[in-house]
Amino acid sequence: MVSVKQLGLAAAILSICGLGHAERNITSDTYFYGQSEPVYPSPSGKGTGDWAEAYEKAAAMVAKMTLEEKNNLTYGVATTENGCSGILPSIPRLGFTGMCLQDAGNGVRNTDFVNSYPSGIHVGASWNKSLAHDRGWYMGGEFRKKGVQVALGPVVGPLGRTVTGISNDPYLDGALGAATVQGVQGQGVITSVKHFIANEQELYRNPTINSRNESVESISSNIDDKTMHELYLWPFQDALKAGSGNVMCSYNRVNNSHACQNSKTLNGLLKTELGFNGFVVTDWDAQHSGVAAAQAGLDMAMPDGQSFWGDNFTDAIANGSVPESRLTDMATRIIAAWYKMGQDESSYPAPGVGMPYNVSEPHTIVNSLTRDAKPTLYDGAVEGHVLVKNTKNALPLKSPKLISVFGYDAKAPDEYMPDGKSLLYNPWGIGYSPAIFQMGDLFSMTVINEPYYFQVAFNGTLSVGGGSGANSGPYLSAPLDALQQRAYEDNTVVMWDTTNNPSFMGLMEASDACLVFINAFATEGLDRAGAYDDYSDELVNKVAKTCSNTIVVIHNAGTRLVDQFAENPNVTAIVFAHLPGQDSGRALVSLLYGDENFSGKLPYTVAKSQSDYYSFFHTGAVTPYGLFPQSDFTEGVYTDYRYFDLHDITPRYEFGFGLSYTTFCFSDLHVSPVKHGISAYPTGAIEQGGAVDLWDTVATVTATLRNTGDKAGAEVAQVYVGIPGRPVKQLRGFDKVQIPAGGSAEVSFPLTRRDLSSWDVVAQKWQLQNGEYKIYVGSSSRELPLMDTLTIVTSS
Ligand SMILES: *[C@@H]1O[C@H](CO)[C@@H](O)[C@H](O)[C@H]1NC(C)=O
Ligand SMILES: *[C@@H]1O[C@H](CO)[C@@H](O)[C@H](O)[C@H]1NC(C)=O
Ligand SMILES: *[C@@H]1O[C@H](CO)[C@@H](O)[C@H](O)[C@H]1NC(C)=O
Ligand SMILES: *[C@@H]1O[C@H](CO)[C@@H](O)[C@H](O)[C@H]1NC(C)=O
Ligand SMILES: *[C@@H]1O[C@H](CO)[C@@H](O)[C@H](O)[C@H]1NC(C)=O
Ligand SMILES: *[C@@H]1O[C@H](CO)[C@@H](O)[C@H](O)[C@H]1NC(C)=O
Ligand SMILES: *[C@@H]1O[C@H](CO)[C@@H](O)[C@H](O)[C@H]1NC(C)=O
Ligand SMILES: *[C@@H]1O[C@H](CO)[C@@H](O)[C@H](O)[C@H]1NC(C)=O
Ligand SMILES: *[C@@H]1O[C@H](CO)[C@@H](O)[C@H](O)[C@H]1NC(C)=O
Ligand SMILES: CC(=O)N[C@H]1CO[C@H](CO)[C@@H](O)[C@@H]1O
Ligand SMILES: CC(=O)N[C@H]1CO[C@H](CO)[C@@H](O)[C@@H]1O
Repeated sequence: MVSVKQLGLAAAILSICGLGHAERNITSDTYFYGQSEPVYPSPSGKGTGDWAEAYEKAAAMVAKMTLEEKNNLTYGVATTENGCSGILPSIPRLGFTGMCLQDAGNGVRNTDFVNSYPSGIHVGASWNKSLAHDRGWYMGGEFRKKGVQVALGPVVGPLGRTVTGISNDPYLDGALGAATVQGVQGQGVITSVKHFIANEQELYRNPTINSRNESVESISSNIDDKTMHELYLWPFQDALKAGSGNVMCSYNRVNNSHACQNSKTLNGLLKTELGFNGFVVTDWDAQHSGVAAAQAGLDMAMPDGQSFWGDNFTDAIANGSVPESRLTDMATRIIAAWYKMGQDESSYPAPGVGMPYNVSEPHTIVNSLTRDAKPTLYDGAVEGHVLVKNTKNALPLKSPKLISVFGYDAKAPDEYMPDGKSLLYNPWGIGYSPAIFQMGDLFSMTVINEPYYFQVAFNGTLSVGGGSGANSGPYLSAPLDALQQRAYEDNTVVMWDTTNNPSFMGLMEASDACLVFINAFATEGLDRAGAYDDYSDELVNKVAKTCSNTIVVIHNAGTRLVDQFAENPNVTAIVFAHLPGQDSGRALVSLLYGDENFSGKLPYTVAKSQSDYYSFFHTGAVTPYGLFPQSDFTEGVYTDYRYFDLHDITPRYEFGFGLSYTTFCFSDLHVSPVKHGISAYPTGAIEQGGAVDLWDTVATVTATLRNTGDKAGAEVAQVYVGIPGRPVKQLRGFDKVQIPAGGSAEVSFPLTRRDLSSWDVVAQKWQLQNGEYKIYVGSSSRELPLMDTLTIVTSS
């Protein structure tokens, strides 16, 4: 099993996390160098900044509510009417229409006639903020038309939940997560930024019963304050700054206190330091107490509140255990978010109206109503593909006469609806039998014995992840289908063998190119068993033995090692194709044939060997942590490229890397401190997102980027900063620009106070550091041709 943290989103892996985890049998929850500190009382929402009007309206409505009405706003109710994951009932007397909360991060789940967008990791690989925004906007439009008030995404946690997460770099997560929030909320749909916080592994995410019939607690992510701020909280801060109206607290514990009743994370970090105006909802069934959760800052329990709140909560208020002001605050935060997004307008569709549970009832058809989304679906699919190897002019393909196609991942899944009933009963998305998900519950031991089930989606091409990362589009453009279409246009002969044990190898020597499709699957509820699998690697090498132009395409839900074939001279090209959504094959074929240029960059590091990622395999018991599983985040901020830099490990393909059909050259770096940029902090003003002056520009970086090749293409200019005393370099800016052949463009990056600060645990604030900062600009985390320094002298 694999440690989550180095692979992070990257591999999300089979966790057993906790790095350096020696086996311990922990029988008490007092383990750990720090327990979560108490932060009470729960701060009431203040309606700062552009939330003021929504708060005024909310206060007026809540003032008219009875105790029971306020109470009813704090938890969901079951429904058999529609496919909503969670339903908050209406209060018709006051004009509150209720809410439908629905998965997921890549399109509306659990219903039909919707589009299947590229997943979070694919957006991460695009490094394109406008694309992230536009994808959010079109997805948001679909959520709205289907009657969804709260879209349960995006995932911005830097390491966890591979399937829907963006990157394991917090800066990239924050930038693309914020753009997504703005896009979705631009349609009036509230985003639920998740999972707050440190939900970085799936194993033991929830309490379980072990083989001795003992209760095993959920995993505790034990994180020091500095790491919390600089890595895990960072992307949430961006998403809040972008205005997210909701945050979802997570399944795991943080410093041994459940994330949905952790007063330090909810009352402290979220509602005080980051000035959150909206409401906190539980991940499904993540509530573990009544009075304690309310006082720790939880506002809404889903999918129901009957175990802990419900009727008993009004008793708790009546007998003084929880002040009524807390309930009023919970209701105000919820109603304010509803007003803020304009969900009180009569044009906003009623909860769940477009997705009746019974497929025979009238449906709202969204995919064809959002024709405008087509370019974004397609561009989104194109831009998340990353070309990492291209030798012997393998790509682009030039009107080949004969191509051979191999691999289980090339064709459309055999079944679209695994159980043959209805789309509504296919919650795991295209082609993934519920059985695969259920296997996740067997966890570790089975993973070791039968790794392929957990690493590979055998039944067809991988275009989405499983669990809450799944949804079902109107169609699926599979690579083989798109290649056939292209063959029709080009008069090419296509041969294929997508069986798991190809026997047809004969014509390969005559083939102009052999394309091998493999994948690396991931789903909610289970960590990956490893960062590669021998089965797929053998398939590649088998083809490459005979075919001197073998092109490997990997649909990967996280990082994927390629060292068993990367140096094989017959493997001429390698593409990380991630999770492109419904336009998968069409986008890939445009790229392979050069109608489009590759412009994606890896949002994670690809190592040469699994052992290069911190501590990796963990053999042993099913419950190596006894009854109180612990994961100590002792590696601090040194994950992914920070770790490789610290230990001077050469990766196979570094974070930020990706090839194009053209070439680029960087020049003319200028680093200019902004006058008075470092004075006058802090002013004390806190709005949603935290201290407002953290966003002051302290310095500006500019550079020139030239397209030196003979094809148009896009490059991602990346800025890395070495803050004195912190990691060698950290991503602090990026911009993707399209440049015609021979053309050039100037790129400019404002560096904010936050970008250049580190978290001071004593002062409990972000501080600029005295000394010399290194500023690097280039095309990846290891290809940084431009470097300059910036000297900062703070007065304090
Ligand atoms: C862990 O410790 C408990 C209590 O001492 C004991 O009952 C249990 O067998 C131990 N489990 C393992 C896996 O060693
Ligand atoms: C967790 O404990 C560490 C060590 O005491 C502390 O630095 C950190 O602030 C705590 N975090 C939370 C959320 O309690
Ligand atoms: C609160 O909700 C319950 C069940 O969801 C419902 O029966 C009751 O009428 C509601 N109370 C009020 C005051 O709306
Ligand atoms: C980024 O995405 C936008 C929106 O889809 C698109 O118009 C633009 O061309 C993309 N930028 C680059 C450089 O590819
Ligand atoms: C497991 O424990 C519960 C109570 O903790 C008990 O009701 C149940 O019978 C036990 N099951 C087995 C198989 O021992
Ligand atoms: C309330 O508390 C009682 C006893 O403490 C418990 O049986 C019941 O399940 C609780 N929940 C609700 C919604 O009443
Ligand atoms: C108040 O009510 C809550 C919910 O029923 C209960 O858990 C708590 O023990 C009660 N406290 C007192 C002091 O009665
Ligand atoms: C589904 O809806 C159809 C049409 O309204 C109706 O005939 C059928 O009985 C419904 N099925 C169920 C299971 O409710
Ligand atoms: C590469 O392919 C050729 C056939 O075209 C074959 O003869 C050769 O052995 C292959 N090389 C490797 C390293 O497999
Ligand atoms: C239809 C089909 O090919 N189903 C296969 C899906 O994959 C599982 C294993 O992952 C096989 O057991 C099924 O036969
Ligand atoms: C998006 C983009 O820049 N596409 C260009 C890639 O290069 C080909 C030529 O190979 C151009 O035709 C495309 O416009």
